[in-house]
Amino acid sequence: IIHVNNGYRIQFNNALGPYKGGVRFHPSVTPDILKFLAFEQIFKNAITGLHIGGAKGGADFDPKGKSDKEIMKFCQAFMSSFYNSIGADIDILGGDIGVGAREVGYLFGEYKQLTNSYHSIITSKPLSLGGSLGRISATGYGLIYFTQTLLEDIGETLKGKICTISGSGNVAIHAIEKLYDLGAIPVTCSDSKGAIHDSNGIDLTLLKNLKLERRASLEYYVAERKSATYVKKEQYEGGSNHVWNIPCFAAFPCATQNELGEDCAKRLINNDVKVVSEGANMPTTKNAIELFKEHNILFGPAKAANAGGVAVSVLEMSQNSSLQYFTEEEVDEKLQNIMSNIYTDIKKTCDEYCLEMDLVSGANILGFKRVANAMIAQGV
Ligand code: NDP
Ligand code: 2IT
Repeated sequence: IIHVNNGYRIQFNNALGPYKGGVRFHPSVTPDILKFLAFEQIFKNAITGLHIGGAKGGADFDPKGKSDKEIMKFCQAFMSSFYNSIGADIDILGGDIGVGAREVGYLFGEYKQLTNSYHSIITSKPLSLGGSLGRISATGYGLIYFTQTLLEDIGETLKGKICTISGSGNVAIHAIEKLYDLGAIPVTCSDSKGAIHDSNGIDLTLLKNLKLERRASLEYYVAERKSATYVKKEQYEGGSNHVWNIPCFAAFPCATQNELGEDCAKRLINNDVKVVSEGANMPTTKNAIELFKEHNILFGPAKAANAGGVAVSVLEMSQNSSLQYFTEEEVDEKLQNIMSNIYTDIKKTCDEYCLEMDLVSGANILGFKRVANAMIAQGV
């Protein structure tokens, strides 16, 4: 049987450095989605203060239910179409939805096979292929570091607070892990089929076992955890993810774009949410962001809040090119510094433009200026 999928790579801007951005494998992938993700990536990467341009790639291939061999074959087909357009100083791929260490390993292996080189053309590699310690957890941890820095600035903390999270993939799992480290209580997660509310706090060992090892649906979570309830997607009230019905201090959308609309925002506001911080890329719709702004809810935009992932990807690139390795503690310390600097730089921009706590505008202005200045400096 021959199976055909469409794959893309959008190289959007390389004023600050080589194109850099993840690869997504999901049936919903279209060129339009990848274009907005690549556009966002330009400014996110600029906000990190590191020298990388912006790109995104992906395919409408659905990895669900496929064997390891089928996944490998698809990764090889994808790389054989793109290897000529990428390079360690040209365009460096990375992970995203449906692309984790397994897929990255196969993509890397095919590049090596085709070019006879061990160039670092992709990040989030398995450790055995030159991956960085702390990369898998970087996006989720970075999201929580950013949010904690933001809260400290207004004399608040996550400690002891109820938090809701959507998603149950790489970003969501590590956000939950870091919330526990800081003494917060994460009580929800979700996947494409439904949502879990566990008032005792999400059982992280069970979640990791289900999602990372068994690659199973969250419906099995309730069978092993009596304190939890499961709501199927078909039963979501008004089509809005059930996790946003749960009263919380902090909400972290960590699944996908446009997952938190106006209706969800109203529920969160009615339940007195204090802060919403985006782990996913553009999960909050424009109208929902407006509502949060109107009600003075603190809001951490994705291009700042989830930039820890791509930042540690750059640490992976630098370790590869120097043939040196950072310890997990070193990576974590650098990640904390990067997230704290991101917040400080955005806040400075907000002050400069009299934007108070409008971090959305602050982040956009900061990223835009860095890219524009680099473009102007290179001549037109
Ligand atoms: P994963 O593939 O590991 O997990 C994705 C999670 O979101 C899964 O729980 C999945 O459910 C759920 N999901 C995906 N699509 C949908 C959908 N259409 N409707 C409902 N649920 C959905 O991806 P990541 O955790 O890596 O990525 C999550 C988000 O974070 C994405 O927006 C990504 O762009 C962003 N991001 C990721 C970074 C990274 O380093 N990985 C860095 C910065 C941002 P199911 O298990 O059923 O498939
Ligand atoms: O959206 C993102 O920043 C990512 N998926 C990570 C990209 C990367 O190159 O590590």
